[in-house]
Amino acid sequence: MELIVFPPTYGEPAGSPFATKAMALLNVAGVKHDLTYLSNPTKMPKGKLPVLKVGDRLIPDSNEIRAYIEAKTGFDFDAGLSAKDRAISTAVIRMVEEHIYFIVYTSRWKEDKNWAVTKAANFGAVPAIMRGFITRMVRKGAVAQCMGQGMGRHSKAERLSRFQEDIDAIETLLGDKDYLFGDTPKAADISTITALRFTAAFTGSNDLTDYLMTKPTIMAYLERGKEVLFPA
Ligand SMILES: N[C@@H](CCC(=O)N[C@@H](CS)C(=O)NCC(=O)O)C(=O)O
Repeated sequence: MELIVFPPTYGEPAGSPFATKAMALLNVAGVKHDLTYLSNPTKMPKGKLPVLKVGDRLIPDSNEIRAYIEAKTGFDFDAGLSAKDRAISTAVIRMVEEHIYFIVYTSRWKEDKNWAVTKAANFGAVPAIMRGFITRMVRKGAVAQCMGQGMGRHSKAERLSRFQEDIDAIETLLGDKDYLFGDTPKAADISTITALRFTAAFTGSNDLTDYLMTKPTIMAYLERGKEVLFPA
């Protein structure tokens, strides 16, 4: 089994939060796999990464990868949760992956101040002669996605305010527990920890990272999660 991901950035084990999520899903379920790095996903089934390769079959999207692991191994990422907590788990995953993700994405790819750091982190392997052209083309596509999805239409202050609301919601759900639903990580923790670790790891100074740093319980949660999701 081979997990295809973007090469690592910002000291995280792969170059996207969905890729580190897929790695963590496989690790937590105890599924052995190899990692393959790919910088250009255009030939992948959905043009995105991660993708899990099982024999000749390509399984795109971290949620499909989760479903595949559960079907294949019988492992339940939300084992022991009530129906209500499973519903909360699903809602948290959607908030992290379909809302927080686009706030972070817009901040990194659209804001000029952060773009220099994003560019340096993601395009080092592109041959120098093509780098200018490729980076401009990929950024144009990224900004179009931010505008199409809608997050790119909000001001920086509006995006920060939405981010703060989401982080405050996660902080409240976490309370003084180790993980969102108790003492072991569930599916929502895997999405949240990998996404927020990716957010906190950005090497430039940034309003989103600064806000996370004001939350000691969240930062401790991200550290605790790393040990379990990515055991050495
Ligand atoms: N819903 C997908 C999202 C994957 C995704 O958005 N991947 C991004 C990287 S974070 C990607 O491959 N982007 C390449 C592109 O849009 O060209 C999942 O859960 O795997």
